[in-house]
Amino acid sequence: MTTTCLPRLNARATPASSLMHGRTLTETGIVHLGLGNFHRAHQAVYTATALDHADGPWGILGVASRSAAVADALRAQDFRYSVVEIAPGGARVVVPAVHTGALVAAHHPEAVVDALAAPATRIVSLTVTEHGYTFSPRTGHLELDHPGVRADLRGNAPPRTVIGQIVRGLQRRVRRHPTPVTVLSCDNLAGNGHQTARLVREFVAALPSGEGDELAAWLDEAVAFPNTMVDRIVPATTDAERAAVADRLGLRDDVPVPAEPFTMWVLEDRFPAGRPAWEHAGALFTGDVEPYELLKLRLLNGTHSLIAYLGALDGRATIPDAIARPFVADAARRVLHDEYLPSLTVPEDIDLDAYVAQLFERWANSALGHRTQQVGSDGSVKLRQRVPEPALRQLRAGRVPHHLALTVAAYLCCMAPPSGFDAGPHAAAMSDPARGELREAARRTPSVRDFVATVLDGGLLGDRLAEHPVFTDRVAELIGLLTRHGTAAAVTDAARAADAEAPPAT
Ligand code: CS2
Repeated sequence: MTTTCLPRLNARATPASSLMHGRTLTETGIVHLGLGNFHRAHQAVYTATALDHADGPWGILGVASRSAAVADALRAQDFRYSVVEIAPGGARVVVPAVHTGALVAAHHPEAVVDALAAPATRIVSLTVTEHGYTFSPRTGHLELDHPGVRADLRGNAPPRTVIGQIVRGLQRRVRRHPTPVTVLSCDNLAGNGHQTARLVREFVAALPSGEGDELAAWLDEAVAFPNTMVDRIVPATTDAERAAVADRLGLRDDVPVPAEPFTMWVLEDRFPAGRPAWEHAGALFTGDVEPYELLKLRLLNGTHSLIAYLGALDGRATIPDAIARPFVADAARRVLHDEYLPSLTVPEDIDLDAYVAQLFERWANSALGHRTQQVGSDGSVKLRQRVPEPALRQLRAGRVPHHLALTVAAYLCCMAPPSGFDAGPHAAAMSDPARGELREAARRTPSVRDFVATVLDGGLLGDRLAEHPVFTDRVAELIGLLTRHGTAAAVTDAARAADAEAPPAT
């Protein structure tokens, strides 16, 4: 169906049956950095449900980093958009209607700092992807050599990096009216609240002498950085969602968001300036988010990476197509059960068998069309959160984590295919800040073994895995198998080698 002739979704046109709450939002209590699909299908939906139960000053100002496409479309639609929940049996369309404004940081950086400093702002939330935190992949510390970080530290112009924006916003806030605020990371980082707090403090400490002292003291008193675990598979938008909205609502929505029906949010309840009643939307508040984060980061995200890279190398465009290949599903099961699971403590309220069965169902949701390219992108920053700890745990116990090595090998084949090997279109379409560097390393190093050693020594997965030559050897071998004998053969070899080892450490 062509949607251009339909009336546009806006405040007047939204059908009551799809509207998630009936309130008029007059106050903007949340400034959200990262106006991408994930935020609009996750936190925004939780906030809409919370508002349906309890009123509050919880309008959201969404800040896109560079592209004006979503912000402009939202403005033209009175900040309305639809979430198309796609289950294998059909779709449901809802309109959260919680945004009260939209900004593009690259165009109006000063307005972003003002919004962060505004007295009405009680929560600054973030979905800026792993890449957006400007930490060094090797050390995990703020990358002081990053040109954006350097410029933001000099402070002659409005800040461009996320950490710079937060610090400059908080600095203005402390000068004008030092009211408490919560900085809420909703990205897939282990200990995302702790990591954000640390990066903010590192930025403050790197400010010219004296400039950050007042802020540093106030951060301890009045700013909370709760940890959170966020979960919902949210692909990129396609015309299929625009057509679904046209079909269900009879309206044109230029920026609908596809999402799976499943959603989960676990948070620490540290909000010194209050928060929406997200518990009404099913959010779980707990004193210790870490076990949930690790469960999700490793079982879901870690396994997801392996499925994406193997799938792309096998010519599969989507995660459901990839997991439908029995050898990919087998590798996914093995990495999940034998290499990720022993590295974590499953929270008491999680039924592990049901959780894992549900993961496989979620990955197999073919109607959702989640692309291998999307999950495979930014591996250089994502894998660091997923692979090293579980791999080190196995290596220290004298075992080779063959499927984690396979994850790294498949990633490297996608990013920097050895000469003469074609990784295929889905791998070629993956974006990654380290792609250029990895290609250059592959070009310069005479052998695959040297290439792997160079990238691991260079800190691709932090600074400790490189201390285990057996891991480097295995990654290099698996690259050889992937490129010479194909994906299925490499998976078979990993399984055979894993079977030949001692039973997994528990
Ligand atoms: C995925 C995640 O892109 C990725 O790396 O693993 O985006 C995943 O879909 C979400 O974390 C699900 O909550």
